[in-house]
Amino acid sequence: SYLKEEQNIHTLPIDPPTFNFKNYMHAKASSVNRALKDAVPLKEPSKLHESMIYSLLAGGKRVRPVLCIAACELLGGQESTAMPAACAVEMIHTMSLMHDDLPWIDNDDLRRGKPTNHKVFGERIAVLAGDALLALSFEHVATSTKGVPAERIVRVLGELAECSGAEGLVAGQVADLCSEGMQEFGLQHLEFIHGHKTGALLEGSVVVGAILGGANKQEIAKLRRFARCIGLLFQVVDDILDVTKSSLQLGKTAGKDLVADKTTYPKLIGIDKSRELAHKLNKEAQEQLVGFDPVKAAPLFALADYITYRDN
Ligand code: GRG
Repeated sequence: SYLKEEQNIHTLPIDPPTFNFKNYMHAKASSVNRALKDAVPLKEPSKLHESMIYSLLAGGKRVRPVLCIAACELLGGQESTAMPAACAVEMIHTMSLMHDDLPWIDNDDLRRGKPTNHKVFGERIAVLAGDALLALSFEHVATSTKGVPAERIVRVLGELAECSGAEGLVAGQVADLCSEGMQEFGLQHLEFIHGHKTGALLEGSVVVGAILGGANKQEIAKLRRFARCIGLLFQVVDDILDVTKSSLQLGKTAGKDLVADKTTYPKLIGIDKSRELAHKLNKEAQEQLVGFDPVKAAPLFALADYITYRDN
């Protein structure tokens, strides 16, 4: 029954062999959604806040905030310590999607199953509400993070700024725009685009969670490498799914049609090698978790598997 499921969520014994990833994601995503709702109250100008809330609370898997919380808990930190930063990475992610969907970038009409922000609020509000979400992400970390030395909060803010700007999301988006019209480009360029557009914020999410949990230099280095692997993995799997659409089983040989209009991993190295790469990245990611408390590492292990075997 529903009640039983809810109970199960809240009394979840985090035990690696029987770790229930679905329950874990559901429980964490629910807390993140509650915290996001509280972080963006409806104020004046209402049009601006409605636009921010519309996209922020439109659903989404909440992979980045869950990664942030899981990294903090891996080091023995509390969910509540990481929550403002977890909300911040989702605000940054959401604003990047709002801007990405605009007519002069991707020109998308639908996002997370709903009309895109600019379709509802207009292009000018969509740009400005995105800008406001980016600023709020930093403000929220600075003002709502509790029980952490100020020095750690400053490092978190630096990390978040780095993965958003000219060394992160914006760099990836610009490299992507600049490669428009190119017939095909090499693996290195493809990796630059994805490493920045997708990888940087996933990496930032894990690293800020780790910093808030009190990680030392070596632990941060390992978790950064973990995050880089899953960032790339995320994109390789996305490209494979574009081709196969139907199956999530990387071991199967489903799908033959290659997407014609963009450079993808299957297009550059073939579908089998792309699957091999996905398995390799998953293994490398999980190897970074060896040496941490295995019970506390279970969610990150499972997250890497989830990204590898996801079907959407
Ligand atoms: C940060 C100032 C600033 C600007 C943003 C537009 C832009 C610059 C960057 C684009 C970034 C972008 C759209 C990257 C793609 C990221 C990606 C893999 C999205 C899909 O993520 P999921 O599957 O989506 O986690 P949900 O909806 O589940 O959250």
